[in-house]
Amino acid sequence: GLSTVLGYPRIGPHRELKHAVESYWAGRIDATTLQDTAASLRAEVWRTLRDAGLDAVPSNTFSFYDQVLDTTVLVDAVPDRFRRLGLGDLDTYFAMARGTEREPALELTKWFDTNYHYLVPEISPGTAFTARPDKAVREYGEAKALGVTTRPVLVGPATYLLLSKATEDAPEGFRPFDRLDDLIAVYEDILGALADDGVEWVQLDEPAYAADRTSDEIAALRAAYRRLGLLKHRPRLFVATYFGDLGDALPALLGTPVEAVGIDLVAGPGNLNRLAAAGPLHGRTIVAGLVDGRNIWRTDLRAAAAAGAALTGLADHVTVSTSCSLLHVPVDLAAEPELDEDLRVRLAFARQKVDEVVALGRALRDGVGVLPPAPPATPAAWRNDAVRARLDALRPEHVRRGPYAQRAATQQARLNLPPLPTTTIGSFPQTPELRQARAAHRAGRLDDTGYAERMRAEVAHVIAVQERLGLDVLVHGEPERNDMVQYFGEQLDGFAATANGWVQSYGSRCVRPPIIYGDVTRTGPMTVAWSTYAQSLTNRPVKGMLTGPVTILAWSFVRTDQPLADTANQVALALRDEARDLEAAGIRIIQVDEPALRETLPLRRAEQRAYLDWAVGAFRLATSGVADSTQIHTHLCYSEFGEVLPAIDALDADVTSIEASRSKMEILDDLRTTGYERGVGPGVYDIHSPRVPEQTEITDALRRAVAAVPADRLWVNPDCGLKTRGYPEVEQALTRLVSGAAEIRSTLT
Ligand code: THG
Ligand code: ZN
Repeated sequence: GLSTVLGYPRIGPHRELKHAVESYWAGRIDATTLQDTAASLRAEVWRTLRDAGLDAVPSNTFSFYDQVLDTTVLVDAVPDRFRRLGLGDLDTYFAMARGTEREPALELTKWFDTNYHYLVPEISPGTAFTARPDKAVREYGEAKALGVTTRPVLVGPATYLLLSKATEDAPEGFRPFDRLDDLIAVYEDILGALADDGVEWVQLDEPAYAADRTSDEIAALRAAYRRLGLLKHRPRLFVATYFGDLGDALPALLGTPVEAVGIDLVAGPGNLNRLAAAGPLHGRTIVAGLVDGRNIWRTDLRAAAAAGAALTGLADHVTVSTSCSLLHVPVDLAAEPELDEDLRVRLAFARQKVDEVVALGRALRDGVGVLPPAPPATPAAWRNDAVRARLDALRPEHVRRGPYAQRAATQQARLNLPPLPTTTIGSFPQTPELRQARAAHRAGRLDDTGYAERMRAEVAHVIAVQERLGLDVLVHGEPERNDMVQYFGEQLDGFAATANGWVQSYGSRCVRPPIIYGDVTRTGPMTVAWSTYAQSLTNRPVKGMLTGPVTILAWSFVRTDQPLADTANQVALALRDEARDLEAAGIRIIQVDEPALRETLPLRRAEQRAYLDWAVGAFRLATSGVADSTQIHTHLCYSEFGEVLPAIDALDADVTSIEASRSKMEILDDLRTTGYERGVGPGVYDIHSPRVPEQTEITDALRRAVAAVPADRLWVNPDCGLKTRGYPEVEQALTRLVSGAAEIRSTLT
């Protein structure tokens, strides 16, 4: 066909999938009702894509939780610890995703450099792969029955293994990728089964090759697709790559008998030259990812058509597509009647992007005359010369604080903290009552005064709880925040919020990323009233809580008309002003969280340095406007930080709290090796599980920490914020954290 998309959101226009799945988990609906909802959501997607005029429609892009977990089922790599539970297929699936009383879930981690998370397969030398193509076959049949011929989409075998981890009992040095030959044999069976069913095309996703790969890994990719290509009985193969430049993996793929290769021309414009260098591509289809699957701006259709035309000269067949699955953007702009018209005419959500792909496909055939007109010029009001002038006037001395030793001394004189001070990361449980109050306020059923009263009561409660538990440095608990990025997006100029722009983050959990469309400025204090109210209730220091510029960018849709660094610095200036206001209002400690610092690290090593330079620069811009006597904290989580330790040091925060409980404090030795010599708060227990840690687990962690870090630089805190937990478990865990810290403190000389 001339036009297709690599995938489409599965959550439904109003998060129907989230609601159905969570109802099933809560026992409110049965499996049949859940399956019926899922089937109607799939049917709606197929009809939408066909009626929009796409020539080729994907299937098997639906998932109850995650496409990598679906692949684990597809190849029957379900770990024994879940088989042993003796549950049915659907409940075994959810057990792997969410864990049970007895079994922790599979590990959840970021899908490349996106805010989507997948479930990490556990592979051992003994994992017995078997073909279980039922889901893909069933969904193909479902679409067929509706009169839509589809192309089943599977995670490719090489990417699947590159995203896997070895089981704990695997021998030293074993890599899941060593099992590629065995897995290919199973993909041969899967392709055979699909061919038996009449499937004409299959899409195999291999995004792992947009990252740095060894020559062995590239050779293995070539060998894998040679082998699959040589199968006698199989559908035609479309290998989709995305998220960047393929480098040497592109000629490797072109050297195999696969019928179609997909390239991302948005995140990897260099793919075009590499394709040209490969010479004429007779008989092959190139699937050109010209419409950005990860951002929400309308495509410059004329520029995209020109790139498409260049490709037409290189390959016999060109199909227009999205750069990656549309999973990463909201479903439909039509659900946003409140958006400003100047902004709306520049936006395309998943449904609108399908129209763009169709239009580009037609333009390649019939000429650009058929393309709709481009949006009008950017409104002048979106520009703010004052913030630009302020950034231009910045000099290195503006983003440098005094020497750490001097800062530490003045801070300690002011804070007078005991050794091993105890604290929490920032959020306290978001109870159902709090969520209801926020919903009532949004719907106009609770007025501003009533809402503020309700939130202040919550802050007072959170302060009282912390004083009773005996924590040293308190937080206000963030009851007023829906999401640590959305909250700031709603208050800053240059940001727009959507009403219904949900994007899947993991499983049933969704986020509503704000849109940064113009120059960013702060119109007034954003957090000061909450923090100062909390501080007025206690003599202990209360931390001010901000989200850092890198994380605000990572979890928003960003403008593409200027470098990310410039946008990050504008956000940083707003945060710098907020930090100074907090300081002026008497707040002595300010925490600026950067959980996404690692997530947006470029996939290619060659680009990482430039990213870390601007990311660190923006953080320092945000945090260096305060006096040396104000203590700056940061918090990092959700990732392995090994690759960015020098950047963490370069942030120059006075205290860094970091996820560490699951890695048994190993991060502390790594940090020390890097030369980090400021305060550190390794998470001493895992908040991502409802399990309350024993006090001995906390003291064991602290003993390891004291061995790795001088006690006067060590802080005691949980792994992450507490907002997804309940009060009873939080109070119990924090009681043990406080007494565990006291126990270790008493052993210090
Ligand atoms: N905010 C944003 N992105 C994130 C996180 C975040 N990405 C990484 C990590 N944290 C993902 N974790 C979560 C955890 C919970 C929820 C979403 C992502 C969640 N969402 C609510 C839901 O789906 O019901 C909706 C929340 C809302 O009302 O806004 O619970 O913290 N941006
Ligand atoms: Zn965290």
